[in-house]
Amino acid sequence: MRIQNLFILVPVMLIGLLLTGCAGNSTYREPSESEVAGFIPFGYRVIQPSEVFAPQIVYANFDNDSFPEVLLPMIAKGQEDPVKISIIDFNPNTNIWSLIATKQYDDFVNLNIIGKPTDLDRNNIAEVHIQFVPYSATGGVNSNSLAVLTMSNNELTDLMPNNTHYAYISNDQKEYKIASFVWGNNESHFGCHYWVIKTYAFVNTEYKLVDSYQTHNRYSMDVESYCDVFDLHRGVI
Ligand SMILES: [Ca+2]
Ligand SMILES: [Ca+2]
Repeated sequence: MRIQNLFILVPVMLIGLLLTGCAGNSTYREPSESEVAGFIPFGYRVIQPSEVFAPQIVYANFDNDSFPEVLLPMIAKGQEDPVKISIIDFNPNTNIWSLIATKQYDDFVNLNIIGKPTDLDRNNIAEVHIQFVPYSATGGVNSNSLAVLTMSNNELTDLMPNNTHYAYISNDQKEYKIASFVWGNNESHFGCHYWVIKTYAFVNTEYKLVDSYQTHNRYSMDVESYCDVFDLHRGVI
């Protein structure tokens, strides 16, 4: 073989090896139902938006590879056990899904996924927006909590400061307004209350409290009375 041919042949062979090495076994696939079930603790289930829809698992990118991971928001069937959230990750070389993070939220028994995952800080790691709901035998109010979870240092991390609310309004997920009533002396559940409105906005890498005020008027929670019903969507003063 002439030496000039070697200059062409060797790089071509190397490129060929690289291509086959990269292409081998690198097919992504979604987890099967039984694989997902393997990550759900006994007595738990993945939340469902309604009985009609499939379990509400979230596909989003939580690490540095190009495949989406799966977030499993789980509640206990018994209603009084804490919610759990796990993230599972697919390894295309072994064709296996495995657990990469899990967290339990002791003060809450239910949760709602808010909108679609975001990447507000553009680091290619998703943020999942969640409302946590406490147990209440009486339908009690005012201690829901907003969380915006992402993966940081291999752990589920909340980008929201501690917060509680009765209701929230969100226009674009970059800014949450939350409302809590002030339960004054001699006020009943169905009476009229002043409300505190707080605004949390995404600043650089996390949410910060950027505004807080108390309403000038009093509003009722959920029934018509001698004051207006509290309605964030209509605006309050
Ligand atoms: Ca990924
Ligand atoms: Ca991000």
